[in-house]
Amino acid sequence: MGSVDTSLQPHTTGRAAEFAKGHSSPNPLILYAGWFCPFVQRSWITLHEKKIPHQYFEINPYKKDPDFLALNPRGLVPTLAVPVDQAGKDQKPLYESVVICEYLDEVYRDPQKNGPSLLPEDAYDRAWSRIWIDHISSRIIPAFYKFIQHTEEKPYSLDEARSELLKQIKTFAQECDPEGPFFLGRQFSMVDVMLAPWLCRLFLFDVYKGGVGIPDEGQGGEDEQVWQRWRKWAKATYERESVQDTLSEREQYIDAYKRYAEDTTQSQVGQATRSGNRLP
Ligand SMILES: N[C@@H](CCC(=O)N[C@@H](CS)C(=O)NCC(=O)O)C(=O)O
Repeated sequence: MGSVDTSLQPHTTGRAAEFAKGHSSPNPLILYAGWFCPFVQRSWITLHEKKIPHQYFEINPYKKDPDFLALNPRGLVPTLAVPVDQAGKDQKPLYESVVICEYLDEVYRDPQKNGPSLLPEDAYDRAWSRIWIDHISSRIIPAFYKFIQHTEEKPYSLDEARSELLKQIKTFAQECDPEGPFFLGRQFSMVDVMLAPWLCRLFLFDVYKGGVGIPDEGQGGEDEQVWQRWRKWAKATYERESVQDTLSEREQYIDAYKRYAEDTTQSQVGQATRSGNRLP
């Protein structure tokens, strides 16, 4: 099937291109990725945060190459090829961004080489983090796509879609550690990793949908304190080196997300949003 999504620009640009180039040599740990994909960016940020040696391998997941489908029958990026043994000659696949990130965090855990774990030591705190990772995946992200894919034909209004996203973001901000700047406090964690890629794509609502509607400083009315906390989180997370190093140039996202804004994308995420089904 000839889908518009196969016409995506084939390469990453900007700082992400530099980071990808630095990880282009063969390595037994391979990230099969698409530069545009926020789920990929989650894994990419984790590899960066933990300084994990790997090979970045750009593919277009919409082309469904048989070799790619053999690794991941769901046909989605990110897909990680994991070495079977020390020799690293053979690999086995992993997919699903949350699973990949947790796997990387668990396996690469030498504090000297990999820095602190992205999930807390304490079992309760770890479980609490997972609740907010779930909030991001099951509430914020679906609201993001419902809003960006809004067209005049939808049974819901643009304002309703905007309010839903704002409500879910506000709920997240209310649960952030009061001081921050990150969700759990001073330490950047898996919760921040999980939402960062969509934070970086919020500017697309200014381009295509008349803005996200997050109030400017001092304009948040009775919710000003919550929005202030969001702005603090957003600034610190957006400026994080691992986040910046995995971003391409803005123009490239504007081009790639036009299909979402016009609701013509044939991606699995786009189709699920259109039909009201759970995201892949
Ligand atoms: N639940 C998956 C979602 C991954 C996903 O949807 N990736 C998109 C790119 S952003 C993809 O590979 N799409 C291919 C397709 O829709 O056919 C994850 O968290 O890794």
